[in-house]
Amino acid sequence: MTSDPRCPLDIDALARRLDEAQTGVTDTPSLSDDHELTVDNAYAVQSALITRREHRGETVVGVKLGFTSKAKMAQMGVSEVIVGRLTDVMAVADGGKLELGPFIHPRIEPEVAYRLGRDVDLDDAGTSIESCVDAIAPAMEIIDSRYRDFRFTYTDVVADNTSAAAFVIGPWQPVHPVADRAVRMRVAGVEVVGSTAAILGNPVRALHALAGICVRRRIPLRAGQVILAGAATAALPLGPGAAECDIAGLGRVTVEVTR
Ligand code: OOG
Ligand code: MG
Repeated sequence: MTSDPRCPLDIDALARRLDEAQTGVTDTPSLSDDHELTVDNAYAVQSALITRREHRGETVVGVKLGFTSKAKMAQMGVSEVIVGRLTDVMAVADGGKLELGPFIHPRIEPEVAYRLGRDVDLDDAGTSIESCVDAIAPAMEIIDSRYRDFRFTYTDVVADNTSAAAFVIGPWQPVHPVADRAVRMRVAGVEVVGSTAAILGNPVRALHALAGICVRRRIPLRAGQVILAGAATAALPLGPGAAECDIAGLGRVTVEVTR
């Protein structure tokens, strides 16, 4: 473990700091200001953060990828794929309402969601994650970095559960290829357009990237879980009003955002 001798690394204390930033709706400075985190440390903080949420009664219902698109990498200045966890309290129903109260400085981004029809055996190199996926849907993710001004390093954002805050998934349908589909998201009158090709060239590659990271990090992938493949465009600030996303051939997902 690498750590600044002035600030010995306490994984649980860092998880508590991020957890309290989220529950208290107050941002916190980058952990890297006074700690030197390795990627292993950062995933350990993320796991400790998820354990805290589970102790509060939350259940992990899926995983998400981050920085699978160049637009996001450029927006955030980070260029390697990351994985975070989604819990049941982050789920918002399609067409449902989302209150801004619990968020610090939320942003929203268009995503493709996959659903696992069976467990992925992380110990069987022959298992293809694609064969475990049974459905696909249009989705939007609400990200809300717990760091001041959304400024973070690679290890910071991993520790902070990859800014995961909420998500909404449209109608599920049987899996089919969506390599290059037009994506349009409108948020309180502001529109952003892109293509699913922005997600590693083809969102299915996000599944492969996910499987690799989950094997290395021992992050379980279970039947019924949702996978967010990563944003297809840069994120937009989330304010009150309707947020909707259309993906050609995949359908539409909406949420009504209120103060
Ligand atoms: C990190 C989360 C990135 C994506 O889809 O690329 C992400 C952030 O931008 O705060 O969810
Ligand atoms: Mg995302």
